[in-house]
Amino acid sequence: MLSRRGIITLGAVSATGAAVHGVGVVRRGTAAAAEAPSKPFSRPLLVPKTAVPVHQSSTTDYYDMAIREASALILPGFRTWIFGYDGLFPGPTVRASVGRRVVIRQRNRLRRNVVVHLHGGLVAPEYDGHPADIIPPGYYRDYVYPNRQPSATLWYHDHSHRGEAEMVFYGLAGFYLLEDPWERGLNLPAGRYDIPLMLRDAHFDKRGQLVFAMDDRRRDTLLVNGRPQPFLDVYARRYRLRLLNGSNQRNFTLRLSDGAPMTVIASDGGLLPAPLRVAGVTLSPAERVDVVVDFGRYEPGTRVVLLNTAGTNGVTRNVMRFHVGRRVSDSSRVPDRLGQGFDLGSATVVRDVNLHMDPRSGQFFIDGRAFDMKRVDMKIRRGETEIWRVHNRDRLPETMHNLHLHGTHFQVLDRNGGPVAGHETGRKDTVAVPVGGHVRIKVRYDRHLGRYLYHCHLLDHSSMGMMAQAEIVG
Ligand SMILES: [Cu+2]
Repeated sequence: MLSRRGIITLGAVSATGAAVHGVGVVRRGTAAAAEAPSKPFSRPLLVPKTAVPVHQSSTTDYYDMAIREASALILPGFRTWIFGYDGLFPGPTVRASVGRRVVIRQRNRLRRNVVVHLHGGLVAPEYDGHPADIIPPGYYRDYVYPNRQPSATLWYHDHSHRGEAEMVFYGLAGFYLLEDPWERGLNLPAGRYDIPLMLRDAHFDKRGQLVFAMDDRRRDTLLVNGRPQPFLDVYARRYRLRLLNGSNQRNFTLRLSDGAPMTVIASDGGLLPAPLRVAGVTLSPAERVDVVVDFGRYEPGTRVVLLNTAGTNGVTRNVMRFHVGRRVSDSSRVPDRLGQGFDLGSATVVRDVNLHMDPRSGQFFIDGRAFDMKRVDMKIRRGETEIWRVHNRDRLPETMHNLHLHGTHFQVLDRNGGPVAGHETGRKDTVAVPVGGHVRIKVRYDRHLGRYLYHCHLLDHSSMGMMAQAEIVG
């Protein structure tokens, strides 16, 4: 078991933090059981609004966002206080193009420091959202994203020092879809048939307010794009679904309720070389896959549930439901060849990275040390390929970890000596490290010199110290 003491201590801190959110406005149903907030599949999915540039030059799209408190309509009958980019839960979707620069001015209108990280983005260290690079209340910071990397489903989220778990939990996360004009030629489902789905869990109190506590077993309300267990009306045709696990700790194992295959076309860092038909896919926190689902195989009127088979009850097993409507013409396809292969070549250095937590103190460590932003934990030569053996030294079932690298993409070689899931063979930035097990990854930093974080993306763990930094040297 995780240390009860650790949990309770953090819970107490959070209760204080949560007080910042004030008292939610309860419009009706004060006696409603917050744990079963609404009838499943009773409300439509919302697609996050697309951010609109405030200015466009020949090379660059400029955005201006305010990070602020707001209320969101998440549970029926309640207004829930959240932290949101532009006050939205999730934040607005940034649509970027490969080769075209994006600059986002992030204005901090909260009463605490924030930091913004573009997850999966290959950006210079000064724009990467290092926890030392804060935006104090009342200030802004311009983040420059060059978008010189393959098209991919990325996301941006808070990375404030020891605060990312709480800040992301309260809503500081949004999609950043990097698109490539070249990709349009593949004729994958696009436009209104290309839908980002941010999956996460949450815990609400009886007044419909988000309550942050580290004990994930209480986070048993599943949200998709900020709504509990929504439904989506689809036509009987192909759709591209961009699946992101935005939870702090929960794994999702996703499959369709009738067992029909899904076609995986992309992982964290972009398109796979070839599509993969799978019955299901497991995502640890922060991982993404893009899948194509052919609803054209169903009779109009069919209802198909996106199931989380890792869930233990009806509340955590039912993610959302698709309501299949009429047949429409569909010229999209999934070609046999998609993106570039990804191979980092032969390695010159082998390292071990050890993840573990101390059940007595509730502290989390990498290689025996909790995060210290003044300390460089490893030096890596730019352009050199390394193999990292990443070990999860914990053995209790609650202590799953994963590893996320800033500043590069990596190749996953094996897990516990055996093969990994098909989608994990593409460009990755986050990989699951099973309890008591290990993964081997091939790593190369090709871009900038400077410091990049690596950490467990179970954000409760990274916030409690399971984070370190590498310095890339010439
Ligand atoms: Cu962890």
